[in-house]
Amino acid sequence: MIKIDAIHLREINMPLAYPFETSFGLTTGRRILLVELESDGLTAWGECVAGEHPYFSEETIDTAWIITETELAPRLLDAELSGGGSCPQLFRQVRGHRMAKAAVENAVWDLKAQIEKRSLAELLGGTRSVISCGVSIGIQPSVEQLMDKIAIELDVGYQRIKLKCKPGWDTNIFEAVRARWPEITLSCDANSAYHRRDFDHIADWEQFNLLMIEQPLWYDDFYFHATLQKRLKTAICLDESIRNRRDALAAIALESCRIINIKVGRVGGFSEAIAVHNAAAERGVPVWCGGMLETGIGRSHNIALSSLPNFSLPGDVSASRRYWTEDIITPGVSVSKKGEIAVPTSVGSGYKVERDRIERLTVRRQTLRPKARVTV
Ligand code: OSB
Ligand code: MG
Repeated sequence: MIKIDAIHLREINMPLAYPFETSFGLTTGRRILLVELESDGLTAWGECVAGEHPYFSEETIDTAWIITETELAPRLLDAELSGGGSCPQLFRQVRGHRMAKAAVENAVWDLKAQIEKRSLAELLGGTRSVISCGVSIGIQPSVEQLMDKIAIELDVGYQRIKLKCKPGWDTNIFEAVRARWPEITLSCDANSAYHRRDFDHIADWEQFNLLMIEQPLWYDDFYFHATLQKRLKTAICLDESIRNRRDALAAIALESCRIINIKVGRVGGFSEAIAVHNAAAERGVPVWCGGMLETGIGRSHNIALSSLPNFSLPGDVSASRRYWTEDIITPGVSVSKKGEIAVPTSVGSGYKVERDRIERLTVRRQTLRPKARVTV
């Protein structure tokens, strides 16, 4: 049984190497909550993917901090755990706050892998030795700059290009990209930027042979996505709408999508991510691993998750250098000429966490320990 001796919360501030723009806003730097667990001389890490603002989901780094401090940490410090799989039950009383829960649960899985001297990928049930990588390219200041970015990423070897889109930055860019690269695997992600009046407009994209259209409509919707999917040959992929296994079952049954993006933070941790993966696999629905501009800690967890068998489409898990001038793990995550990342086989996440670097980036910290036991 695992007992946690201390939980260290810290906020690090990291400027992005390149600003990232989506239909919901521009990100130039990240405020990131890291969770570090101490247990019996071992140290394990988790990364909270919540943003600075509640624009992608309801959570923010500040809500995640307060929920971890006041609700999750006390439960964890009181518990004897068999592994990361114990966390959903332990945190059940707390509704929502999935990104906060995931940061803690994933750190427990990381710890368990170290205790068992296995790789995290193997512990999660991974079967792949390499994962296929794509890139998510943000909205750019001009079409020319977008074309330059795509050319660079294709040259690196990435297997799929995903374009962030919104009204006014959609048909025009798909036309330009297809004129220059008729054959590449291309998809788009609207982050909920469209409405019912846009269905004809979206149907016009069938001509661009997109692999998928990600979350075109409301972040919490299944019904209208199903209505739209009925009109399209192109697959809809849901991201924001899928919060858990039941959502995946509903989306598949309603035919709201034909592909699912799994983000471990969005669904509340590795346990639920595996459950969504399995539910989709049993119903013949392919999945891929999304990204949330993670540091190397979250990135290494995404790599381990992506090694599960039904992650059959290239994910948004790409090289560290696309995000950071210096990552907080070594070596940084790198991608081969074939657009693949090798899944580490060494113990734990397979990367070294650079504590000194993290220390320099830390702007806020707090340590939580079990309530002092009285000895008489
Ligand atoms: O919708 O997939 C998304 C980044 C932040 C918030 C939401 C999304 C994204 C990305 C970037 O698309 C994926 C990445 O490169 O990490
Ligand atoms: Mg998305």
